[in-house]
Amino acid sequence: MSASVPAGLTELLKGYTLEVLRRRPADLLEFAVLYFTRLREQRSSSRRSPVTRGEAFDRSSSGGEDEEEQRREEEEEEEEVAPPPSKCNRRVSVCAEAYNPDEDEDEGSDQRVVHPKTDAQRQRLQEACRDILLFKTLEQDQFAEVLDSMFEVLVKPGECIINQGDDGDNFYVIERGVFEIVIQKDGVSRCVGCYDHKGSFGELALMYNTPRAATIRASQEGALWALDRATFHRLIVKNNAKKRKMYETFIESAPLLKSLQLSERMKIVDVVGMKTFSDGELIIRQGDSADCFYIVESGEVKIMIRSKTQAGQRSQREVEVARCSRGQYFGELALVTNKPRAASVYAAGETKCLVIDVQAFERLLGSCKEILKRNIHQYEQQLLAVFGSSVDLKH
Ligand code: 1OR
Ligand code: 1OR
Repeated sequence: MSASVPAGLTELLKGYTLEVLRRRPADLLEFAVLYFTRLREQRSSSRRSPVTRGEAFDRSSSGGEDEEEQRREEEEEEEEVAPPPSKCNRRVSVCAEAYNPDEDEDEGSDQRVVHPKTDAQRQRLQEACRDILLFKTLEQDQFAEVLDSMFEVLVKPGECIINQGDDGDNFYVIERGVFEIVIQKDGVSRCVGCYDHKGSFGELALMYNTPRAATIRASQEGALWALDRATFHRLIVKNNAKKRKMYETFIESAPLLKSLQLSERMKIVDVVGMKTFSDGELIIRQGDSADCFYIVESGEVKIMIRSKTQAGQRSQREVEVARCSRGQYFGELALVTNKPRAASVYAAGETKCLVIDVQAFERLLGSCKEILKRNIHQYEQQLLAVFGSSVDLKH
């Protein structure tokens, strides 16, 4: 039997094969569905009559500049206001291509999404996003764009916002509520941590095109702000490429992180935030609960301890016990021991620190914990030397 090859088949398969070689997807079939669906969409959109949005307006009525200006404004408004979103806008499929921010043209449409908000909503949103580390290295206008595109999601007790194994749709910032982090492994579900009225989650699946790594369940009624996948890619993932270039050398030279593999170090760069403190500013308060870890990028910090009196009360006087400068870390003790902060930390001169939140610390620095624990013994020895036996780090 002889069969002729249909026209276009070779080109079609060649295109797909080249994309596979370029992106190296883990699942060829899933990637094929995505590839050919996109190809079909491109073909049908190029077949549509090339009438632009602008031409839909009646130009014949007047050629006046004011009207032209108004038309442009109307167009902009039309483009910017997005339809009401849903956190259930699950993506149909995702191919597990290797992470490469320079290659994400599929997500790279410059389409700005704006979800209108009341003044009160905007204020609540700004407050919730103030300490979100992933936003800390954005330029001001990028941050404003992020805020414009976020939309509110109200949740009920017991509701799962994210299910482990799903494709990633949104990144979430917590306004209020307690959220459990549940991980299922070998058929057993375990709660490995929780978010308590602050923080953010859902960045991993969007950054690395991987399935959701954990289930996030609301323990009570709460409110979240969501950022859609496309905007997250356009603003945050692209910014990560810049962050990698900026911090790569620094992270490589930080002694604590030397034992990590390059890919692990890069993952740290992806989630770190940068905070600048002015001379004398309080960075950590002794006795507070801990939610992050710091590495000094430039400048210096002073570690101060308020000792306990013989009667067991905390004295008012703070004593300087150590300083940390470039490449050194602090704020790990409370995270490793699950205790309140053992000392206060102040900036000595203007100081810049990389900041890692507690969940990322657990996830990424787990393998460094042994080194950290070893170093804690030094604190205990110093403690005895400085304060004798009248003080402890345990509170
Ligand atoms: P995601 O897009 O994978 C689930 O969706 C989210 O849970 C994830 O992004 C993180 O934002 C968040 N391991 C993995 N994901 C975690 C973890 C975590 N904690 C929060 N998320 N671990 C727990 C650390 C306290 C490591 C457990 C071994
Ligand atoms: P943290 O999370 O308890 C305060 O927040 C941080 O100060 C602490 O982690 C350490 O990273 C850092 N004793 C206690 N904390 C110290 C000390 C310290 N030095 C740095 N930190 N001592 C000084 C040892 C050289 C012992 C005090 C007598």
